[in-house]
Formats: sequence, structure tokens, C-alpha cells
Amino acid sequence: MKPDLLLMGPMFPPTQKVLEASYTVHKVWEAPDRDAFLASVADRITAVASTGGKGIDDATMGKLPKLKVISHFGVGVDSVDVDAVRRRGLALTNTPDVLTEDVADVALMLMLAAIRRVPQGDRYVREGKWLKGPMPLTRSLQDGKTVGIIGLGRIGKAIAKRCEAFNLKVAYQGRNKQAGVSYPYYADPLALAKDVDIIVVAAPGGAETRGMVSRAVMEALGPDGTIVNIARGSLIDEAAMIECLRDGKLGAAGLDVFDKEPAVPEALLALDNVVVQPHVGSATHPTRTAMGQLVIDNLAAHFAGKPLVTPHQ
Ligand code: 8YV
Repeated sequence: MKPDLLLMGPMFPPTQKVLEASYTVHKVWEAPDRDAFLASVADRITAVASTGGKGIDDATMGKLPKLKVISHFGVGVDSVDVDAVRRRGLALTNTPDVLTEDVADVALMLMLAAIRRVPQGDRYVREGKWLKGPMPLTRSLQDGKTVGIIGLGRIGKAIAKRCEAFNLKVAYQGRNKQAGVSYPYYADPLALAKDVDIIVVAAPGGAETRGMVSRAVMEALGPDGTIVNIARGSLIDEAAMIECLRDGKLGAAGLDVFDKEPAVPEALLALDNVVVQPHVGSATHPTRTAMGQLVIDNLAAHFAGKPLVTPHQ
């Protein structure tokens, strides 16, 4: 008899295939009546697999009295009610480390693309404009710029390392000054923004960080300033960012994540000083495969009564 597993949403297909071979998988998103469906499986569900887009809230956990573990696909667990997980004494695992380098690459990719205007250059060639004359000059990363990293965790540190290789100075903001880190520390995002040219957002999402990149932060960054976001759209006041970019109060933005993704505001897409990506930080074959393997291994550990591989810290 295969153990039962509740999926909150579609998983990375190769991972889902493995899960379907090992478990009796129940797909909550396919149920016409969610509550009736949850009630029908509640006495069998000890484990749930969730994803960034489809997490699990307190009410759903409450409907699963035998639930013990949530295995989440993704490092960011903002779509899971972590307070409820703690209060209910459940275990939560995520997929850290395996995606760090790919996500950091995307931060630098967006920084370069926003400052050197990569998609604009691509369009310039395709639209035949080059035949009529050279593309206008752009800003440069090589004029003594400082990057302020909001959230110097594993991904933030990998971004900092890349910035150093690009001759950029680095500063950071976070909840605490980190021992053994020599980059200048700022407790306040506004103070950081006043002293840097580029802000890279790499902190966790959730209620605590919502809107921390405020209008004031963007205006402090200024007309030559750039924002890069590879974390969560919720960290930036998106409406204020659109206005600042439109009114020339903020120079440029490179964005992989959005507040209501996959919906991206038309007003943002209408701007020429913005480079967008469809949340691709971890979206490579090897990284998604490794993330999926951690989801599988954590569930296997749970059912074998062994210690979880990557418990959420
Ligand atoms: C994924 C992510 O796209 O790991 C994260 O926190 O945002 C991404 O790697 C997402 O979680 C997929 O569900």
C-alpha cells in the first residue's frame, strides 16, 4: 500500500511523476468541492507537498488533523503560513542551497540588462534601427557604483560575490549585522538607498517585509538608480515604483518577480526603462531537478522515520 500524499498544486512534472509512483497522490486543485475533498482524505493525510504558487494556509492545515510534514518546492516559504506550522507543531521543509547560484546569476543578468539596456539593444537590431545609426549610449557598471543588497542570506551572498567580480562595491541591509561580513551594514533600507546606486532585493517575502522598498527608498536611489528584484514582488511598493520609473525619479528596474504574478501591470510593461523576466531565478533543468529531489527526499525521510533532509530554519 502506497502512503497518501496531498499536493497543493501541480509540481515540476518530473518530480510529480516520481511522487505519483511512490504515493497515492491527491490533487487538491482538481477537486470541484475543496472542503468535501479535504474531508474525504483527512484521516489519511500526514504529508503535503506545496509549491511557491500553491502553498498552504492555516485553515487547510486545520482540516488535516493527522498532518505532520509539509514538503515545499522552493526556498521561499511565504506561500505557507509558517506561524501556523509552528503553532501546530508541524515540520516544514524547503529547497535551499541548490538554487542559490542560478538565482544569483539572474540578479546579475537583470542588473546588466537594466543598466546596459540589453532587451532595448536586441530590439534596436531587430527593428532595423542600427542601419540608421548607433544605439544611444547607456549607463555603466564600471564607474565606481555601489550595490546595496537587501537580505544578505545565501542568495544575497552569492550576488555579492558576483558584484565584487564586476568591480562593484557592496553594502547590505538586513535584520542584523552579520559577524564575519566586511561589507558596510545598514539597518534601514532608506539609509542604504541614500548611499548606493543599485539595490538588489534578495530578502524573504511575507508580511514582515511587505513594501519595505518604499517610494522614499526609490526616490533616495534617484534618477540614476537601479532596482533589481529576484526575491518577491511583495517587497517593493509596485505602484510607487511604476510612478518613480515613469517620472524619472528612479532610473531603471530589472524584475524577475511581481506582486500579483503572473499578472504584471500594463503600466509597468509600458515603460522603456524596465527589464522583466517571468520568475526564472531557479528555472533551469539542473536546479529544478535538484529542488524536486529535495522535495522527494524530505518526504521519503518523513515516511521512513528518519531526520528531514532540509528542514526550514
Ligand atoms: C520557484 C522560488 O519559482 O524558491 C523559490 O522561493 O521563488 C522559485 O525557486 C518557486 O518556488 C516554484 O514553486
